[in-house]
Amino acid sequence: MARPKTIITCAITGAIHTPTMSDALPYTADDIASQAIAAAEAGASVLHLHARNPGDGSVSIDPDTFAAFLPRIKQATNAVVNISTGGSLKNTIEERIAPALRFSPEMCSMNMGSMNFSFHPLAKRHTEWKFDWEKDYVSNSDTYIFRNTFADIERAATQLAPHGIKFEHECYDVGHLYNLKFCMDIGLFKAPIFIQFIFGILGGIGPDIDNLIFMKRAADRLLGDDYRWSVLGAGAAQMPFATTASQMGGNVRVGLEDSLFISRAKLAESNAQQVMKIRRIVEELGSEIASPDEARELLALKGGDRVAF
Ligand code: KMH
Ligand code: ZN
Repeated sequence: MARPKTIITCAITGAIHTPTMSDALPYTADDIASQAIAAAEAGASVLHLHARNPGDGSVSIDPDTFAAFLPRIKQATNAVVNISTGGSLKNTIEERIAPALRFSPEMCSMNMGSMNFSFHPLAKRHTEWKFDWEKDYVSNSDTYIFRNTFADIERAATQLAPHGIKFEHECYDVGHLYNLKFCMDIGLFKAPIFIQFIFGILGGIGPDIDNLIFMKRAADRLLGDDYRWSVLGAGAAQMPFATTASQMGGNVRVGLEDSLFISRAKLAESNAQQVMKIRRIVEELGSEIASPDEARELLALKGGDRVAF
């Protein structure tokens, strides 16, 4: 059987890394837009987007900060826009879904369980901070709980349902797959669903390839074959996990949100550089990458003409 084409998602900027950690991390609307457009030109068919305050690079869930770059990305690319509902670790679920409610994108993230979600070890490796909030935000992440209760998931799913948005179900551990199955059984999500298997977040399942096989088998057992899947390895696991996933018939996610590096101890120059690297690997290993319209078909998306930006 022919291998399905590989969808490359690029996550442009996120809530873990701070401006001090890499000059390449975009946080102004101009830089987010231009890096997103370049990532799409390099082969990313899905753009997973967070917003940041342009003044100090801190995470923003204010829909107006998304408004500063979404139309530009739409005008310049055919890529699928996927808006994060992750927020920063301090936002309520209502705040977190506000951008997706306003802009009605083709996709948005849906985090499938509450967990520790910590990046405090990064604070030990950095001594120079550009903005006041950065050091405390990173070092205090060992006190945070990333809250995604069943009630939160249900509230988000119910409010977003009229928009026909396909969720990127972010699963950081095997229990999250069982949460997802439960939510499907009570009718919150309809097949085909799209799962992002996540490895290497402190608080979630570790970045061992055995765990990828284990998560995939659990998903097969719980969900049959009516789901699409992708893999995100955090930090140093990014390229090895994406490569393995593509060889297993899965899709891949790269981007500076999840790793600032292009190779061991070498910072990436841009999101597009990571997309070009995984694209080269996928193609050299004999697979093809999906165009945005092919991704739309594979994921049963509503279409780029049905968004509100
Ligand atoms: N950076 C990922 C590990 C979201 O946007 O909803 C988490 C994430 C969450 O992408
Ligand atoms: Zn994200």
